[in-house]
Amino acid sequence: MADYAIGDLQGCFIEFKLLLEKVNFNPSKDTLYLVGDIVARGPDSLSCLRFLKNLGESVKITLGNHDLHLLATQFLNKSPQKKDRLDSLFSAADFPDLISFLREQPLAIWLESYQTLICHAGLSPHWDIQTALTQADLATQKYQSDNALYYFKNMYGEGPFNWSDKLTELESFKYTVNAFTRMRFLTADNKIEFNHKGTPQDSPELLPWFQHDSIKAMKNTKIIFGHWASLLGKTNNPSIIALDTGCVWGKELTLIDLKTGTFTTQKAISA
Ligand SMILES: [Mn+2]
Repeated sequence: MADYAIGDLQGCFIEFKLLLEKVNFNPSKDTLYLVGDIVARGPDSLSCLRFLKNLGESVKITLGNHDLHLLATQFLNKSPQKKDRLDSLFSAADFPDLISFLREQPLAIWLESYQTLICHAGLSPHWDIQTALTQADLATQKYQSDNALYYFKNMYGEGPFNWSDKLTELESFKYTVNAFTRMRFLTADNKIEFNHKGTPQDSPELLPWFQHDSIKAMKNTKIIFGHWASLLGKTNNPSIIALDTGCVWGKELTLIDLKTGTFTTQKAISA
């Protein structure tokens, strides 16, 4: 009855399978949480998606920016970019089923028994957990609705950079998607900053979202996220758990056992 969370797969299927073998993952009794970015850039996004879909109820996923980009690409009837290495996925016979499966997944998961939020990029410093879950749910309903095409079409374009109760429905959707799937740094006035991907030391003028006072004040809450490979798992805060350790960039894939807090890793071999 173990609960595991695992970092960004990005098509690293071989490492994913090896990591599950290391912890003897048993889908009939264990649960596996994924922080998103299942697909893109790595060698075998198709196998990752198929494998997860077949695991059924034992798998829970929060979507990442690459997963949403895949959905938008499919909805807008576009071809994937070469660098995303998604051609075999797009030409697979079960592509429509895999897209439907991905679209069923939310932006955030709250685990009450662990007092833990799981999401791809992070928690907006403007939100407490309840507000974050409400906003995640509203945004998820939009990309799952009959009006999804409108939202996928208008998902890009970076603003709004800051949260306000006065945002329109579309602006609120965009801010929510950006906070949960693309955020790394904040500016001094709490705007999401999109241009920097390096370490906190590389950009001392910017604040990593998890170092914001309102996040640090959440003493009994854990946040598990991925997305920020250059952190290599380092947040200097045991409640803020960064699981993207850059497998697709030749580093490693990381898993945490939620009950014991034990980390297990698998070195990149296929990317
Ligand atoms: Mn990402």
